[in-house]
Amino acid sequence: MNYWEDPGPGCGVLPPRAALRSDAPRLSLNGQWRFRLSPSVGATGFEEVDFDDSDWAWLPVPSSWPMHGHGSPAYTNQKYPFSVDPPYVPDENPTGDHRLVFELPSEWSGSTVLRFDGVDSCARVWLNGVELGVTRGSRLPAEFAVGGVLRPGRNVLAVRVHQWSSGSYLEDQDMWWLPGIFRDVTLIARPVDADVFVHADYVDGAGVLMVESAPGAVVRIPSLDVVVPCGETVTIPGVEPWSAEVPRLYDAVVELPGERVELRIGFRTVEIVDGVLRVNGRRVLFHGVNRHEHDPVFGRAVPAERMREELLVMKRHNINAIRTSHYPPDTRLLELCDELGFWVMDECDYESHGFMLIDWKGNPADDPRFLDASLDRMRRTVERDKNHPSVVMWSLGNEAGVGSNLTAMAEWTRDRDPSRPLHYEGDLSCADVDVYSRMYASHAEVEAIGKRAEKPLEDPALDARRRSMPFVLCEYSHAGGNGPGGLPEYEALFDTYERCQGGFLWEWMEHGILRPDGSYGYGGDFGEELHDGTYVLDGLVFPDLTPQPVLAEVRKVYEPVRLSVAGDVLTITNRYAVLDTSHLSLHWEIADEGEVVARGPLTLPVVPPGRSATVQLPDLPPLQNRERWLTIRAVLTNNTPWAPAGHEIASTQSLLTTPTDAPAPRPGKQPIRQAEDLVLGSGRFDGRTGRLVGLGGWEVAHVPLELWRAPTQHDARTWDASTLDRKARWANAGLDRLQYRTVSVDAAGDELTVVTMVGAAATDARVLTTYTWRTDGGRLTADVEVEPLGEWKVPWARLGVTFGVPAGFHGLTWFGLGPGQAYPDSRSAARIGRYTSTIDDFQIPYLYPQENGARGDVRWAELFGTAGTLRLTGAPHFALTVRRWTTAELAAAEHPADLTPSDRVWITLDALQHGLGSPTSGAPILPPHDLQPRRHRFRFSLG
Ligand code: IPT
Repeated sequence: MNYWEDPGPGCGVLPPRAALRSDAPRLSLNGQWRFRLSPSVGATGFEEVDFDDSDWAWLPVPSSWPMHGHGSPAYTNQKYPFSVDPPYVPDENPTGDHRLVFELPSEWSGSTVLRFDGVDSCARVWLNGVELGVTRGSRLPAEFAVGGVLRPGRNVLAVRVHQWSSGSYLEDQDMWWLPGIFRDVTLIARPVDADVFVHADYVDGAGVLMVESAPGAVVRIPSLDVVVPCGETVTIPGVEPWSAEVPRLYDAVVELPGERVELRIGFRTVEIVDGVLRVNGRRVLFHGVNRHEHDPVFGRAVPAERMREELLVMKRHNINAIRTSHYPPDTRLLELCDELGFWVMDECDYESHGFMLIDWKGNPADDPRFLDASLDRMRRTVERDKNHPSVVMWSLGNEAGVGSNLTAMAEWTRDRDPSRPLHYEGDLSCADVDVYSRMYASHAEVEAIGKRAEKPLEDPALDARRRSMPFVLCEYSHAGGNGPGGLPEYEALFDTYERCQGGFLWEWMEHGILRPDGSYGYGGDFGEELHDGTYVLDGLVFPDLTPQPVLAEVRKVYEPVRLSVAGDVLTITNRYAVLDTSHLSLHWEIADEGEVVARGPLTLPVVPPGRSATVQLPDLPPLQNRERWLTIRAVLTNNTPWAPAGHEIASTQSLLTTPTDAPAPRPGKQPIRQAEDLVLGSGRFDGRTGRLVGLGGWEVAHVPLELWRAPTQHDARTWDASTLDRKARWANAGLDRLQYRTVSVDAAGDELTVVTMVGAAATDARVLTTYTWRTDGGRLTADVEVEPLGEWKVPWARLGVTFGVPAGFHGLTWFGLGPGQAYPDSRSAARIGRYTSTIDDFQIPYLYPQENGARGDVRWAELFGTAGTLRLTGAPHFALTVRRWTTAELAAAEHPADLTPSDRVWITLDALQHGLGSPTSGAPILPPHDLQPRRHRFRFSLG
């Protein structure tokens, strides 16, 4: 059998141990290596010390080689990109041979290990022509003893990396296939072969510490005056516990013979009590994200600065938890999680999702040939990461079905580290785990689970066991493209049901890959035969870490302090587990029609976690007949390691006064016929169709009714393969190709009434649309009434009116929700105010173009530019999109660069909109956000 197809773990590798910082001499072997890519596995010989590699390419290590022009990235979600025949892989097995010549410093001594922190997917390693062994398990470290082979002076390291191996069957995560030596390579001189295992509990206000290590080793915590031999348990009164909210770490040292290991110890105890997961006695609520390791330029070799930046962006958006989907991350990430404060679910590098497509037949998770490799992966995960206080749960893997190897992994873990609960979602019986977890359960199902009233398992004992477990959503609210909607409704369930301890949004980052032309590629952009297209674009942040609009929604929904105003009283509810409110300050602001008229500080009482308090609001300036809003914000009082003083943590807005209705427009002019046209005030209408063709001096295009939008990624997919997605249903119903038939155009008195029948080919589903136009001499006002007729079988994407105006408008100011977009089911973060933007910045550049950027509840908007000023008003309020291309052009584009400005600006006023939802992965859109055809009236004015 070829070694890369051996289903067992690697060979020649040392037993796994913790990732440790110590003063042991280290030599980083990162840098420029020689590299040769072959399409399949060729002859060896390149490992020889004298092999001439001078015509090979240079490649940085660590790297994912397809990101450096060798081969191409390829994206599949579940499908294996090779024939499913475990443990075998095709002959076409891209193989990267790597060579490095390095000098060993003359003072180097001691028994030395060669450490690889991550190689995808199988490596055979030689030093100075001598084979050291083979490693598999891409996102896991492997160490080889090199003592006898390492020489003073010149050394030659040769590594052959195969893209495919038996390990690939266990690494079918939903992400790019990116082979390479993608994490650090280091030589470490370790005088003793000792591991360190820190047990640091927090019990009744004291730290309970026991460090396992080599005989004779001692642990010191200077700031606590602790000096204790390893192996002994010591109780330390008065320690501060570690939590994601207060990540208190104590610097410690373990003195081994000849080596000082530096540790950062966090005292904390994770328990499940009465079916609730608690840390240090407090129920925790996971406001989490699933985080993959991805960089748009470097692939899986993520620069350390980027990891920190990712975590800072998370902290600033009230995210407190990370599931390391679906493999252990770079260990530096966990160090940062310890330091900045995150609850981490650390997941093993283990997924065999592609077997689902063949009904799990032959699943390696249930194949004894893969038992040792399965155990090896779990061991390497736990041993590497066991000392991190941030890791509060182990996860056996993701989407690997059910199988005896998973059971063995669970048993080993339970035995090795009973201090952390076990997680695995793929086995509904939860037989091997401590936490009931689901992905993408609908709101209704989560509610049933919250009540411990879920559908029973067949086995009563397993059912009783599962029913007594805490519940998490290991994935929820898939963020594909523009979405998801429905977050506040999940959050309300987490608040209501103690058992529902939050979850992890899918997913943190869009895995777009930067291409030479500056655009981001997704599945299919790299010549893949088989791929899953845009499904790799499903993050809360763009690949450059710029927040997508939904991240503002996440921040609002996850706010750890809730503010609410009733009358002249503000209620503050502290949702933190540990922190009181003393680190926050309150500010209020009053704005009349978006213009700030007063602001000031407000005293915030110290509210303990889990409690509420009220504050009397100050006297307000005298009312005017303008729409008045009160905004209250809770901000950080002082700088923190992750955000400056003044950073907003929570907010609320309430309407104080609504102006009395403006009087109905006084008729100023009557419609007059001029040649083929009808003229009403500043408006010119086509006399035959009744459509607006001119306004003031501008030529106007007018679409009387729109029911379609450029489908979002969520519109274009369903969970349940037996149902059609909205994009297809809308296309079948012809919402994207509406036809318009003028029924009547009547000028009578001071009104122009235009009746249009709107429908699509091959169906009787129509909408009778009646416009009644008036003018007060200056502005044109339309009262619009729509009435669905015939049989409607699909929801509408929108109910809107579109105008094309000259391209000479470049910006706009509006009074309504902002500054970002707002859709019916994703608008928590938007606040009523007066905002200004350019038309270009009004767009959200989703990597796959789709409906975007609608501002909600707009009362009025003014477009400005060289073309002049155009004011729009609506009653009730409308949603506004303004673009330099049409909806059809937006829908046809595959990348943002396909969108080119036309000779018009297209303005759509939506009286109603369909929500965003998140049906891509299961949960149906909640009514009433699923815009069902209905009678509706609205009014807007132009001028
Ligand atoms: C789920 C996967 O666990 C995750 O990796 C990602 O692919 C996600 O889907 C995308 O929606 S599995 C899916 C069958 C719910």
